[in-house]
Amino acid sequence: MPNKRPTIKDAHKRIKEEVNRLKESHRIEHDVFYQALEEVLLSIAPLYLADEKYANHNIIRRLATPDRIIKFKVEWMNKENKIRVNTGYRVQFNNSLGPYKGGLRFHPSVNEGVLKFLGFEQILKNSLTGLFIGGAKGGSDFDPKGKTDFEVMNFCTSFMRELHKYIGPRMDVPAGDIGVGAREIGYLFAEYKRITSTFDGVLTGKPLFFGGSLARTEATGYGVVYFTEAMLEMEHKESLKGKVCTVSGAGNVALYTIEKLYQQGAVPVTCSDSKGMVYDARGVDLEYLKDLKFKRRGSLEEYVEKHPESSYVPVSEYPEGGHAVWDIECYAAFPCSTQNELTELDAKNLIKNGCTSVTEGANMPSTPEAMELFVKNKICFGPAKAANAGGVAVSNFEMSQNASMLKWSFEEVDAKLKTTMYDICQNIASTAKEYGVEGNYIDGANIAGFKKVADVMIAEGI
Ligand code: NDP
Ligand code: 2IT
Repeated sequence: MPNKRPTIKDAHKRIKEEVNRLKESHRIEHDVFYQALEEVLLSIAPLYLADEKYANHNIIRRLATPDRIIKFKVEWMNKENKIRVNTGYRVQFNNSLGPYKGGLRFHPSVNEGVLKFLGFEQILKNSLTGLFIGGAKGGSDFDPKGKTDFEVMNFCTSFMRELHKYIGPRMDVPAGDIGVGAREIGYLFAEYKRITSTFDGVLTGKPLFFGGSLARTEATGYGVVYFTEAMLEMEHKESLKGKVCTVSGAGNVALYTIEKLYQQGAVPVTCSDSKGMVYDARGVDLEYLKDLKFKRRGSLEEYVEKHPESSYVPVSEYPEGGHAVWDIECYAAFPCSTQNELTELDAKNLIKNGCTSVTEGANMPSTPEAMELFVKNKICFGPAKAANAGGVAVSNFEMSQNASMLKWSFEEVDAKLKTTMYDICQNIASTAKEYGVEGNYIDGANIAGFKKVADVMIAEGI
């Protein structure tokens, strides 16, 4: 009897068995990491089936295991001169495509599992940019919220005192993420410079006077909107002009997504933070939000006081399992705050309210159940590793400028960003078609991102 050809179901079964073996081999529970891993590995099944070399070279296990995890103690002094202790990390996941590259997150929820999930996603995201950068992520469980500039500086200085040993412009180049913006990058860079006596592009997202790039601050949010325009044009011959959009978050990615939406003629009507959501049917007041969030570091509750026509829903007043921001009628939705912020219930509400497109500004904001619903209902879905890659792409442009001691104009960087986002969109759409999953941008992104890294790893040998 001839051997039966393995089916996608068989491939899924084999991959699940491998993931379970991996889970068993780790003593710590890393739920978000396994969520990210499982999503990617299940969707690369058509590639895995098409060529045995990936199984023969044990690529799944090799790619799922970080090159190294650096974990260190950070001792710092608070404003009452009390010594505080936090944990710092750098997960250097994979440098097959170039120096380790990825942000630093300062948030109380940070642990090894969160950074492994972010580092793993970063490998594929960086691969999709078409640039020469590997994947990493780092950070600390330090909470910058409510701290004075002096305390944040003390923390950053101590953090860099240890981190500087493991980074370098050709080795590992960290950047910002949640809780780490230009202020933190400035303090970190200054300490690196003090310790090493070198002024080089060891961090990106730097303030301009430390060698930062114009348009890096805006890049992730702007890129998210460029990607959405490319996706809508390709799938529906549509644009965002005149469309009502909902955005979550009120940080770097959310506010620059809102800014670019306005520039494209769309009407962004929401934003949110960890305490609640603002709905302003006429379009949110961006200048007010920038002042509130970037300068005063205040809470969104204040928005309604100044804008009585808007409404505010505190997190505690919305039914558990869902989020008020996804219960507003919209054409396009942009989750831009954090992982798993868009649940199955939220996806049902968006679909019920006629949403056509969802683009992930945050990393892994949609739960697996929500993603499944979007795919089933043929919602245009831009997955994070493709849609928010504009930030790291412009980080790479910052590295280029630093290495050449040159400075590019805002327009030049922005134009390169736009081209990069359109290229990513085109690449994942054609990859999806090539592997028999036309229109599925999740599988397209995973396959295209994975294939490039895996092929280099095979070429490298061990
Ligand atoms: P910021 O720190 O600037 O803003 C984060 C926003 O998300 C804040 O509004 C914050 O609210 C909210 N938030 C954070 N954690 C939670 C939580 N657990 N529950 C509810 N709300 C939360 O970070 P960024 O804008 O830089 O990052 C946002 C997302 O985008 C993250 O997923 C990040 O990984 C991703 N990203 C960032 C890039 C960048 O270049 N910065 C590049 C690519 C992706 P509050 O202030 O109340 O805590
Ligand atoms: O998730 C991300 O891509 C980032 N936080 C930005 C990484 C970078 O190196 O610019």
